[in-house]
Amino acid sequence: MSNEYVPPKVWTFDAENGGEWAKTNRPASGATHEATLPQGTHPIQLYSMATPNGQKVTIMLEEILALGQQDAEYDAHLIRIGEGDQFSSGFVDLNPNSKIPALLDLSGELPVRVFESGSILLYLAEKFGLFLPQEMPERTEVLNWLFWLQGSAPYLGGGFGHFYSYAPVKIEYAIDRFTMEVKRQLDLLDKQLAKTRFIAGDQYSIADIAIWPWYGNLVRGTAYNAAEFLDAETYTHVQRWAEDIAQRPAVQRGAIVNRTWGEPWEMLAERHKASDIDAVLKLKSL
Ligand SMILES: N[C@@H](CCC(=O)N[C@@H](CS)C(=O)NCC(=O)O)C(=O)O
Repeated sequence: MSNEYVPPKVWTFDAENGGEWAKTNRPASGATHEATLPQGTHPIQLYSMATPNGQKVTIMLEEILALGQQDAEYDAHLIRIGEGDQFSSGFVDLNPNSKIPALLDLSGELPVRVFESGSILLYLAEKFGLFLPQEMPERTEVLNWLFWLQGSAPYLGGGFGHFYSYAPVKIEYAIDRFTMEVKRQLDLLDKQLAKTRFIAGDQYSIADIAIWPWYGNLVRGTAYNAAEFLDAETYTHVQRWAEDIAQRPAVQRGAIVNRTWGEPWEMLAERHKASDIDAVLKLKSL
């Protein structure tokens, strides 16, 4: 194996490192420019984009709304991460880590900022008393899988997805390393889903809502175009689960919010009311 790159003694920032997401890579945190965030009329303000981490939250909000909880009405504002919107001063005030999704809850006496998608799912589950069992050990099993996802998805996205799909060069070592890990993760999910209908048992929960946008999209061929490469059809229990969840109306609604790519019926840049989603989904049947 050749090794053409000899790391220097001290690494320095090369702004032109190439690749699809090169503009978002910076070695420092904090705001790059002053800009305030827009604010809508609902108690919940979401600043996001329909990547898998973004879809988790819009699916969760649509699931809550589907159960008739009108207090979950939300404005979903688009943060164009490819353009650097996550580095505005307004966004950094909400999430100092400059990553979508970020949520602002204006329903109480004091505004509450919530960042990290796992923290947002937990916050909403507790606020509305939904999709997280109260009793033990069921509650802990849901949290086990929620935290599993938060720790595992970066290997899928930042590791496999990055080197298989986005990197400007195809590096066999990196692709092999992360393919191995992602296949191990899929095998793990498959074995779990052979035993249970949903990931943490027989109840749909925030664990499914967190995991589906990543591994559900992956095996259905809607992430990284890698289903064939990963031989995804062999993970039959993951496939069954992914299809089952894909049929849920709230998942179909949440998945298109803050999405700016795909077919016309899959794209809704901003959501301010339920009928915004209805209008887009209707395009599919035309
Ligand atoms: N651990 C974070 C990860 C969030 C994350 O990685 N967001 C990506 C999009 S999926 C992002 O905002 N990237 C922009 C950037 O890295 O500058 C979470 O779960 O919320």
